[in-house]
Amino acid sequence: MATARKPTNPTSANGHAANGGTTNGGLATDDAIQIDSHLGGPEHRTLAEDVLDGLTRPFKELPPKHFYDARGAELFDRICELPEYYPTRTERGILDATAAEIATLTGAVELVELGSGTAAKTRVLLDALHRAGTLERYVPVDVTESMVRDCADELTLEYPGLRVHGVIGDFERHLDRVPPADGPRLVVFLGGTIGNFPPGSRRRFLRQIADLLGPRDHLLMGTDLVKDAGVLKDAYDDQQGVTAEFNRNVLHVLNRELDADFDPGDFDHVALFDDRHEWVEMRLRARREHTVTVGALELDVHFDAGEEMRTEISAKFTRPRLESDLDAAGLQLVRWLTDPEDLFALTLSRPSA
Ligand code: SAH
Ligand code: AVI
Repeated sequence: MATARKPTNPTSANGHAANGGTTNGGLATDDAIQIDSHLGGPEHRTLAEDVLDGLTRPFKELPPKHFYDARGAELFDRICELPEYYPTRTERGILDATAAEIATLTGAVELVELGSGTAAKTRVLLDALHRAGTLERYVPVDVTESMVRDCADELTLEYPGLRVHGVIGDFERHLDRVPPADGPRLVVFLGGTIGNFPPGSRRRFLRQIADLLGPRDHLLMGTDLVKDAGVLKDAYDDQQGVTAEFNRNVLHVLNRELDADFDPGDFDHVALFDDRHEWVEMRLRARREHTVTVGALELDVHFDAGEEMRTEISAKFTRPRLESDLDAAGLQLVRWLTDPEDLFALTLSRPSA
């Protein structure tokens, strides 16, 4: 693990990271920010293992966490602004309407966020906790280093007195590195990212999240809901082709990180709703028969013309299914918060008594 007591990114968006002396409601930013990195060295983000495992299967597959290099994160931000991609704005609307109630119910002094990204919607919660006078610390956890660092810089300036303890890591492997809580904790997992887990690992992961919670703590989780297949397909296959670029971005990551020679232009973006599993699948379909070499793994991967490789599942939920997943993780529902059209839900839960 590498620990930095102050931000080390001298080119952060607001430029204050390297000045070492900015104050933050009485705290110098040096004291306000701590960043731990668990990636790199032997604890790298498992790309090589995932690629070896996924590309040698009869039905090829890559896990979605590898979309998010700097370009992937930027493309995801653009997806969030697309007219077809309703989850982001809908979840934000629910947060706007309910954040004050969540702040009162949880009395949280710290907010731990899994897959924090740019923390755009998180600010609604931080505002509410700040207004309630309880907010002391924010703990963003994300695989994308620049996101964690930039967000620590920005939030310590925006919220006087706030401490940020960033964790650069893989939430599937590094949840035990989340620092202990100093008071009531709210863990948030927004955006529907829980839907990117297949059902078995989803339940396992929810149990690991539940282990972060003491008796006074809460989990706030965003989940996309089952709805019309056409609306779902459009959300993952937008007119401008941004989602297609996001999907193909994983091939750029493999080329750069593992010395592979994918031509992203050889693959079409595919998005479909699998109504048996109630999830959206993104795939990349080979336009022609060809062989790709992954240099770092000394691996040749053959694609038939039309062969599809799965790059993401995005599960869509119903209330009974969510309640049963939460229950299996030892959590009980406190509030079911949704929008007027029942497109998206936020669930506030706490450890079962
Ligand atoms: N929470 C934000 C971002 C969602 S995008 C929102 O609601 O808009 C998913 C985020 O999870 C990205 O920032 C990505 O880098 C991060 N992520 C994906 N897989 C991860 C993993 N295994 N460990 C840690 N972060 C991960
Ligand atoms: C991050 N995750 C919840 C998004 C989703 O909707 O499954 C990722 C995404 N994939 C395509 N568009 C957005």
